[in-house]
Amino acid sequence: MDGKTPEVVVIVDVQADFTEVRNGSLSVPGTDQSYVDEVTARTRTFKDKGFPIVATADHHPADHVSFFTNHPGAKPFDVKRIGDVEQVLWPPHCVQGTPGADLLVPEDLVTRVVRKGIHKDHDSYSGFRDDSGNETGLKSILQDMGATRLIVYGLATDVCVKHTVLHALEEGFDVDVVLSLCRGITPDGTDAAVEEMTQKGAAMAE
Ligand code: VGL
Ligand code: ZN
Repeated sequence: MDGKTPEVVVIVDVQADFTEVRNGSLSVPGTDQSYVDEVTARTRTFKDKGFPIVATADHHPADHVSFFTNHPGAKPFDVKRIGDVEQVLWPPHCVQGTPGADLLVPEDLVTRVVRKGIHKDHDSYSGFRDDSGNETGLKSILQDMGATRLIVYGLATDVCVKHTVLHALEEGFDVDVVLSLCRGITPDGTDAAVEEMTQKGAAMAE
């Protein structure tokens, strides 16, 4: 054995502020305790098979560009053109050093945590790189692990799961999305995301 596995799990942003169970500031529908329990149980099963578990985490500074509170006069969910980016202005969430940024998957299950959205001027829906192209390190971590197929699930289907999956496909990984462990912010956005991920080559699994 060389310690490398072709299959690696990528859990996207299962963090307090995205969940109802923790009264998150940007809670995604359907993220109650049973959701978190199911994610934990399935993750344990994947770990027991020997798959490394990588968790991405939104990790924003308090003055982050994506927070409506940092744009005078803006309301939550407004869209503002900033440079080349149509930035959605979200409620402040996953601020570094606050409980809202907590990962809800037990630490002992997680092999590596990849933090993203750490630069105040750039958002990063993708676990791979932010809007200005800064790499998070996820790609090299996966390559070092010997990954060829990623098993992806988490929050939110229509935002960070989608962007992470599309970049993973672009980078040449095979991708299985475990839909039963994903929740989306809007039903329409979620349907469109599933369609786009499928069309670009991801496999949808339960
Ligand atoms: C996310 C909105 C803003 C996500 C992150 O993890 O899906 N959504 N930041
Ligand atoms: Zn964010």
